[in-house]
Amino acid sequence: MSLQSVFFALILLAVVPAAQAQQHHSMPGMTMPVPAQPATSTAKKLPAAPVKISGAFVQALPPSAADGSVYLSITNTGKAALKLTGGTSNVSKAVTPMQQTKMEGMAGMTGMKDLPTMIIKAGQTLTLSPGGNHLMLYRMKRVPQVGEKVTLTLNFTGYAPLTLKVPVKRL
Ligand SMILES: [Cu+2]
Repeated sequence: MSLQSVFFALILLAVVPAAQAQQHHSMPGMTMPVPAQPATSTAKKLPAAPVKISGAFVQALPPSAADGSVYLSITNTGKAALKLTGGTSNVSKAVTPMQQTKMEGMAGMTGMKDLPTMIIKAGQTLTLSPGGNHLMLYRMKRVPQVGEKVTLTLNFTGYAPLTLKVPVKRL
């Protein structure tokens, strides 16, 4: 073995564990916990979202329902487009923007698909109403009842989370 290859082997020994450690660190679950929601101190520094909310309600559903729907109108009172990325609620695993879709070649049939974001242009109102786009209460932990209010938090990119109390109504 030449001196050079011994040297190379030594470098490998030194480098490989470091590389493994690096890889390990980037594995899901091994990284430093990065909170999905901004920490309270950070959230306080973010400005309130420039929105006006009206007519918000959660659709009353039978106790066996898996997912629920929230309907509301959101007016962007700011000067720039807003991005609604979803949110959280006290009755579901997540709150996700959903688009109601027409199925190709099937008159009257509808489906839905996840939207990564809903964009609301400056001065515009996004209206989510039954039969159309909605916010889905994804995987409800329990089905909220008429008479109660659901705590809904909406996330707009760049703004503090917006919390609303939303009544449950029958359609
Ligand atoms: Cu849905």
